[in-house]
Amino acid sequence: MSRIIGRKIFHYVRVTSTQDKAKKLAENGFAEGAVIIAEIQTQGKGRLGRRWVSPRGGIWLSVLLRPEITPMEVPKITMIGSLAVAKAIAELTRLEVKLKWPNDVLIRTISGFEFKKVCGVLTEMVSGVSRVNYVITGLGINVNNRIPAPLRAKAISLKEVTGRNLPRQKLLRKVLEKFDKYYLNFGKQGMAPILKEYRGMSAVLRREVKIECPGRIIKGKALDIDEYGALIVKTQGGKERVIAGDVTIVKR
Ligand code: BT5
Repeated sequence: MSRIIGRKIFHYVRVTSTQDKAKKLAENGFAEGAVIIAEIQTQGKGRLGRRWVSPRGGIWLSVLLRPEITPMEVPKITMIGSLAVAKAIAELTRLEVKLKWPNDVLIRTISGFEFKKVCGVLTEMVSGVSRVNYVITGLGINVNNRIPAPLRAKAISLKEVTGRNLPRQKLLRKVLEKFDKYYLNFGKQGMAPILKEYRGMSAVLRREVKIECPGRIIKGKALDIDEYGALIVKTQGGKERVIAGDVTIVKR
């Protein structure tokens, strides 16, 4: 049983974005842990104004949280959410699952040679200067839905790899349970135990990476992920601490 996350679940057939619905709840003073879930999103959102394709068959949900953290710490919540999804998928399917910093969950494809994106996490916040007012963490998981052709080079569904329809309810329950467990633990013990598990599933650590950040490209070896969820990269010029960006793993 979840203690915080999933105490209240609002289920919709069709919404523009579950993020927007969750924001309304937050603005109306709703307690943390409320979950908005939809069968279809007509304007699903990715980071930086990108689109998230959300047809029937997937799990599209947003969680309202009110953590006592500073705005700088918000990436931690993205890490907690993606770790929860990764662990839930691994337990339910026995597939090989990895985390691609900062917000992707990947699974090994049938060919076995590569990993593709099965889930994306989007964390949005409203905050004052030093305190977060609320955080909305959106999880988009490709379960039994179709992936449009232009996305198939990078995206995949669980159904495609397992060859069968997966029980979405069961996966949803597992995701919320894990998210709840890690979130509660974060409140008690901070990031250290989560970071340990996260690092263990990372697809980028020790790899040569190219990171596209707004305005610049960073190339180097991914050394570590720190307490704040930043990626530490060894570049030609020294060490860089990267807060957000799009990572490509450079194959050699
Ligand atoms: C993300 O953004 O990966 C965050 C996605 C968060 C989606 C959830 S669903 C519930 C909640 N409500 C919302 O409106 N959003 C959240 P980003 O890293 O920027 O990746 C976006 C890119 O992934 C797009 O530009 C596409 O290239 C690709 N993409 C779009 N739809 C996809 C899908 N269903 N599966 C895999 N990749 C997809």
